[in-house]
Amino acid sequence: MSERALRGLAARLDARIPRPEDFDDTLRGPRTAARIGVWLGPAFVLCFLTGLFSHALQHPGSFPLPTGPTRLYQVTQGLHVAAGTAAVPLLLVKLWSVFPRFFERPPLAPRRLVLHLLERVSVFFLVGSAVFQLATGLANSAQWYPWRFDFIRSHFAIGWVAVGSMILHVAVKLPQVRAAFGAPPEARPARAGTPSRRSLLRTTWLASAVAVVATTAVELPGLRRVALLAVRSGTGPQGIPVNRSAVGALVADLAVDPAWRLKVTGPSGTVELSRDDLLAMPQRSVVLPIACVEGWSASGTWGGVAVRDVVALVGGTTSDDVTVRSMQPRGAYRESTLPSAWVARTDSLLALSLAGEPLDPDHGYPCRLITSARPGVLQTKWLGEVEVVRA
Ligand SMILES: Nc1nc2c(c(=O)[nH]1)N[C@H]1C(S)=C(S)[C@@H](COP(=O)(O)O)O[C@H]1N2
Ligand SMILES: [Mo]
Repeated sequence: MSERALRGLAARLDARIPRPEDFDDTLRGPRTAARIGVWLGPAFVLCFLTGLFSHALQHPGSFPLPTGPTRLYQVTQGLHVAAGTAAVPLLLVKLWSVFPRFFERPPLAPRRLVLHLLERVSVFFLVGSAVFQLATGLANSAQWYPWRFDFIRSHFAIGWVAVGSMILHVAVKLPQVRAAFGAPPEARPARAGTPSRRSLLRTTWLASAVAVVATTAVELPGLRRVALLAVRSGTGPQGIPVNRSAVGALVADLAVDPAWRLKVTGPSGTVELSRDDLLAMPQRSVVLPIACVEGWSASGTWGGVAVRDVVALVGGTTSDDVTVRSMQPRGAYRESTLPSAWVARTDSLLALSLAGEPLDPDHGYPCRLITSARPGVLQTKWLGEVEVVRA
């Protein structure tokens, strides 16, 4: 193809691709984008901090973690999911408001071209990571895993990309943000039939609020019935939803086997305890929530034996960590390690009952772990073994 033909083709293409000016910009543009950003930024920071906290609880060791108040994790993880949900409409409107800029022609002067490309790359990372975090987070809270990668590791890693590129983005855009807030309203009158910016922003806040309530209000008294989009109905045996059932975990028969014994190992040896042995020990009753990483939570009254009392039988102390193992043959949540700070708490239980009745098989009969202020994934069900590990 000759150079002339090529130029001709480029010119024709250029004429067909819209330019930013071709979009109606009375509602789009920096004024809208900046106002949405003022909400989107804090929502992302809140997601990031609560996400880091959840990660630290699931990977203990780097710094001391608070073991209470008992509802702490219920609140932080509720905020994590609520802020992420609220961010979805905000992000969509923000993307819509800056969409025309996607059609900007790159400048030809080399220095400006480099700056332009850098800005585009940073926006690419920001938008890509934000969309990835919200999409995977929403899917996870819906217990839908349409991908093959490891959710926990990727959601954690991309969280850093999102927050890093967001900080860069805010720094780069600060002059425009200030201008957007300082500038007098556009002189150009809105076209008839176009909503005002104020009503666009109000509708966006409303959409965010509706999204949050519809997906997360299961916990709030009186609002349970409006939580139409919540994955959890908020009901299950003994008033608590079930994440994985006994049948699903392949433990249905093992759980009700009368020959069941809890194997407890520590520095001074091993003991095997039947359910009656455990029931003969001092019983405690605690009110603690199950707070799933997926965002749902529910409180129950649990009865059983303190972990510290059980490990004391084999020489374990409150400065030891304790690992519990499920009878479940496979799966990522078969095992969890209780750091010594929790072992010391008298409300860290090997639970035998819920709501005054023996545990339902789906809640971990014959015996499960229940502790304060930790993610639901660590509250291991259908225990077979307890092991003292010297910290
Ligand atoms: N053995 C075992 N324990 C488990 C799980 C599991 O899959 N296997 N799921 C965990 C998760 S993700 C949660 S949220 C809680 C839910 O407890 P529940 O079903 O009693 O509400 O159990 C935890 N304990
Ligand atoms: Mo969970």
